[in-house]
Amino acid sequence: MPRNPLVVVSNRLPFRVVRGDDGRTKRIRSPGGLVSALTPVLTTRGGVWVGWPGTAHEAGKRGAAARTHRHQGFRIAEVALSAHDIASYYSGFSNRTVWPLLHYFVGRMEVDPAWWPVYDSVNRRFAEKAAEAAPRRALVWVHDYQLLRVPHHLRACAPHLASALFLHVPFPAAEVFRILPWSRDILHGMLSADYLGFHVESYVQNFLASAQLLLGCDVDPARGVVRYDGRDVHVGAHPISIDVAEAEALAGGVSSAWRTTTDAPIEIIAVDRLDYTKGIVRRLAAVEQVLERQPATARRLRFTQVLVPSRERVPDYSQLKREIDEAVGRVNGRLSMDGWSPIRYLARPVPREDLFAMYRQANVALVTPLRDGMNLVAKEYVASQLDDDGVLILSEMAGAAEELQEALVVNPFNRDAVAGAIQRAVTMPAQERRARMSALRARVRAHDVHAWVTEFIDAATLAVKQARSRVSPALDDVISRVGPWLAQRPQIALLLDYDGTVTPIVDRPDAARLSESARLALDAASRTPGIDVAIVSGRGLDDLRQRVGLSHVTYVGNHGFEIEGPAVRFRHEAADHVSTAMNAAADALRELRIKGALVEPKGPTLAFHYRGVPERDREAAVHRARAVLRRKRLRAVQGKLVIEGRPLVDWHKGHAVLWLLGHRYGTDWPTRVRALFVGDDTTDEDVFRSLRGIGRSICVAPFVPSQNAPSDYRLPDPQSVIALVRWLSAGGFRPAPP
Ligand code: GDG
Repeated sequence: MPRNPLVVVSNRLPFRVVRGDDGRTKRIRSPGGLVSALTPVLTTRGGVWVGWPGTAHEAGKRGAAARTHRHQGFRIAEVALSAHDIASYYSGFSNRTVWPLLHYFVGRMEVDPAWWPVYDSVNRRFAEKAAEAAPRRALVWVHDYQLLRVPHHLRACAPHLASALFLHVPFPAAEVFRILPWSRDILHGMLSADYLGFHVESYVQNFLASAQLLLGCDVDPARGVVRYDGRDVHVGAHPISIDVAEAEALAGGVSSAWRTTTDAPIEIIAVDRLDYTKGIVRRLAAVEQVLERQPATARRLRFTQVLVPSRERVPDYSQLKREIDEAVGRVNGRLSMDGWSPIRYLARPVPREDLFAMYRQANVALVTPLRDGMNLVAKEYVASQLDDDGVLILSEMAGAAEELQEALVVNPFNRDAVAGAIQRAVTMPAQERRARMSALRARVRAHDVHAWVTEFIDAATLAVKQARSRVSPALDDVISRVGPWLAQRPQIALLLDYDGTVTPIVDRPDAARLSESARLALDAASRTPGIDVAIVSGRGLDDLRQRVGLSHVTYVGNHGFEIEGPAVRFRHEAADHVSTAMNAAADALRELRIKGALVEPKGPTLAFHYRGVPERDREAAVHRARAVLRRKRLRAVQGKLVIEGRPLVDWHKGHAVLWLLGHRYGTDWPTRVRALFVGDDTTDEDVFRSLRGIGRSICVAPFVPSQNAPSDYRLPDPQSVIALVRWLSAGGFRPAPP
C-alpha cells in the first residue's frame, strides 16, 4: 500500500497545555491508546495533527492561539476556539444534541437552533486548517462526532485531498437518527468522505439504512457501499483496540488476582468516565442487590468504582455526579459493618500505572454501559489478566460485546441479570474462568490498536484509489437513477435554466454565449419525439430567444413573467402594470453610481449585478439597491451576486413551470409526462420545490451544496448537463424494443 502522508483531525490535540507553578505553560500528553497508536504513524509517514488545544482563546490573542508547530517529529496545527464556539459547538451541539441521540438517549437530546450554525462553521474551520496544513497527496483522517461536517467542507475547499472518517461512538438505528433535525446535513457531511469507519458491523448497517431512508441513496449492505453523489462510498467495521504491550507492561508489576484460599476477598472493579451512558447508578443498584441478598458472598466482596470527571460544563453531568455520590453514600451507609465498607469510590483520575495494577488485582470487571461505542476498559481489563484468570461481565449494549463474546454478557437494564452475573462470576470454577479469559485475551492480543490503525488506513487508501479513478461519476449516477424513472412515461418535459446551467458563469451577463456543441445538443433534443425542451431563465424573453436561437424550444423569460414557444404565448398581467416603476427603478439604481455594478432593465423585471463590485463594498451596494427597490414598491430577490427587481406579486419560475406543464399537457400531466428541471441559481430553488414529488430536479454545483438542497440530484458543471441532454436525445433510457 503506498504510504501517503497522514493528517489527523480530532477535536482535541494529542496533548493538553497546562500552566505550571512557575507560570510557564507545558504540554501533557493525553492518555489513551489512540494517541500512542497514531503518534508513531505520523512520525514515520510525516503529517499533521489538527485539533483544539483545549483552552478558550481570548479575542486579540489569535496569533498565539492559532499556531502551527512541531511535536514529536510531526506538525501540530491548532484550531482556536472562542468561549462562544466552545459553548455552542462543543458543550452544545456535540455534547447535548448529538452525543445523547447517538447513544439512544432521545429524551436527553436538546435542540437549540443557535448551536447548529456554530457547529457547522467550527467544522468548516477545522477543514480549512487541515486543507492549509496538508501535504500534497495526504490522507485526511477525521475523528468522531464533533467533526461530522468536516469531510463536506474539506471537499469544498480542497477537493484533491482524500479523506476518511472514523466514528468512536455508536451509530443508531435509522428511525432514531432521523429524530435529529439536522440528520440529513450530518449524512451529507459524512458521505463527503471517501471512506467511513465504525466500530462494529451493526453500526455500519444502521448507517447504510439511514443513507437509504433519509437521502434515498442506493446502498449495498453486503459490500458496505453507499452510492452518493456519483461516488461509491465504502463503509467498514474497524473495532478499536488498546496498546496491548503497554497494558501488559503496566500490569506485569503486580501479582495475580485470584488467591488460593477460598475465603480471600473478591475484588470487583468498574472504571468509567462520568457519563450517563455508562449506567453507573443502575450498576450500583445491582451491586447493592447482591450485597443484600447474598450475605455469604457479600462478606467477601469489595467493589471499587473509579470515576473520572468529564464535561463538567454540561448541566446533566454535574447532576449525575450528585446522583452517583448519593447512591454510593446510601449503600455504604446501609451496609457497612465493623469498619468495612462494600464500595470503594475513587471519584478522580487515577494514574495509569495504578489503574492497571487495580485491573490486574481485580477478580471481576463490571463493564455495564447502557450504550457504548466500543468500551476500552473491557479490553484493558482483559489485557491485564496475564495469567488468563479473571471474569469480565460485559453489557450487550457496548460495541465490545460484538467481539468479546466469551465474557458474561448481560443486559444492563436488567438488574436481576447483572446481579446474577456477579454471583456467577464470584462462584465460577477456575477452569471456566481460564477457558473464557484465555479466549478473550488471545483475541485482544491479536488485534491491538496498532493493527487497528494499519487496517483502517489500508482500507481507506484502497477506497480512495477505487473512488477517484472513475470518470465523471456524478453524470453516471444521475443517469443510473433518473433513467428508469423517465422510462415510465411516454413524454419528457426537459426544463433548463440558461446561465450556469447550459453556459458557464461569466463575469458579465452579456458575455454568456451558448457554445455551438451545446446548441446542437439542445436542438437535437428538442426535435426528438417524446421530448419537449424549455429554457427557463431570469433573462428578458428577447435576449433569451436570441442567445439560444432554436425554433423548437419554448422560452420562459423574466423569471416566468413571459413565456413563448410552439403553441404557447403568455404574459403575466403584472408585467404590463409594472413597466413604468421598473424603468424608474433602473434609472434610480444607475444614479447610485456604484463602481462595478451593472443595471440591466428587462421589461417586467430588472437585474442589479454586483459581481464586478469589490468584495468589501458589496454589502453596502446590496443594501442601497434593496432600498431603491423598496421605495419603488418592487420585490427584491437574491440571486448569485445579483439582486432581481420583480413586480410585487407571488409569481416565480416554479409557478411558471407548473403553468406551462398544465397548459401544454393538461392538469393531470404527471400521469403522462416526466418533468425534469436543471438549474444552478438560488432562484431555481423555487422550481426544485414546485416540482418536488411530481417531477425531478438537478442542481448544477461543483460540490454538494452545504445545506440540504431541495433538488434530487447534482451535476458538477454545464458540460455534464449538455452530456445529459445528448444522452436523452439518444434515448438511452428507453427499454430496448423486444
Ligand atoms: C469513546 C467511546 C470508545 C478511565 N479512568 C481513568 C482512565 N480512564 C481511561 C480508560 C480508557 C478510557 O479512559 C475510557 O475509554 P472508553 O472506551 O471506556 O470510553 P470513552 O471515553 O467514552 O470513549 C468509547 C472510545 O471512544 C474509543 O473509540 O471505546 O465507546 O465512548 O482508556 O483506561 N485513565 C487513567 N485514569 C483514570 O482514572 N489514567
